[in-house]
Order: sequence, then structure tokens, then C-alpha cells
Amino acid sequence: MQLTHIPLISAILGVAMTGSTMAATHTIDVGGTSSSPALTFVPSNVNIAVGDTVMFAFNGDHTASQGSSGDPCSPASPSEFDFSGNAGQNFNHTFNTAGSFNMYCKIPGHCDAGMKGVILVGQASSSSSSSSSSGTGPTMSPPPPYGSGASFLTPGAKPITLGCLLTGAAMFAIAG
Ligand SMILES: [Cu+2]
Repeated sequence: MQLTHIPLISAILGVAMTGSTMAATHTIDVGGTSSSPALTFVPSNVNIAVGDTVMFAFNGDHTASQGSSGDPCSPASPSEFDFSGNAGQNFNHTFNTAGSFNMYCKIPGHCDAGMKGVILVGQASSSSSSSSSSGTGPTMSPPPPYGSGASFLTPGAKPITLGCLLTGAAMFAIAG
């Protein structure tokens, strides 16, 4: 009865595939890019999920170190990552804790020249947080001018039935 093993195997494969698709690896070039070395991290700001891995790809003699939250050009304590390398070396670090991590190069002068950045772990993207509408939507029923409310659509006309009023309001809403 080999068929009884198929559901278990597929379940295991499903878990494995789900796990592999959730954790991603993000490459940060350290010291500019390989084609144009510079005193930068490329990109300098990354937004990753908890459990993701950052691969620091070195393009020169630098360090990829965690900076303190108060002074991004000084070492954090404790520090999650502190890699020192040269061109061609790669170092991986998996971030299992949510938070904001400053990164910088420890070589004197490099951080002050701009060789620093931020790794955001487990933070929601801030690209869609600017919905600033505060109750200024379409007004369905404007207040009647005299409080009676029966004839604000056509002042001075004959009394309007409730059905006509609702129809007019609906047309007003569609037009508005
Ligand atoms: Cu450096």
C-alpha cells in the first residue's frame, strides 16, 4: 500500500516549498557596485521580512557592521552583524528579529563619506500610508435651507413627493 504515503509526502513537500518561498535573500553591494566602486551600500535602504537573509557582496576593502541607533557611524552593542572583507567576498546574515538596523563601514572616513544605510526588518511598507481623506466624502443629503426639507431642490415649486425627493437625491449623488 504505497498510496497511503502520498498525502504525507505531499504535505512535507508543501511545507518545504512554503518555507523556501517565504524566506528571501537580498543582496547589498558593499562599497558601491563591482563596476563602479564607491563609498556606499547599494542599495542603502532595504525593507525585508523577518527570516530573510541579506548577502553582503563586497566590492572593496570595507566592513558591513551594525551601527548604533543613536550614532549610525559608531558600533552597536550588542551587534548582530560585523563583517570585514575585501572585493569578491560575500557574507550572509539572516535577520530573525524585527526592527531597524543601521549598517555602516568601520574604516575611518567611510561612514562620514556616506557609507551607511538602514535595514528594516518586518516593517510594513510605507508606500500606501498617505490616505489623508478625513470625512470629506460626497455628501448625500445637504441640509434643507429652512428646516422643512420638502422643497430644497426646487424652491418655490409645488410640494414634492417623497419618491421624487429620493429620486432627486439619487441623481444628485450620481451627478456629484
Ligand atoms: Cu568602507
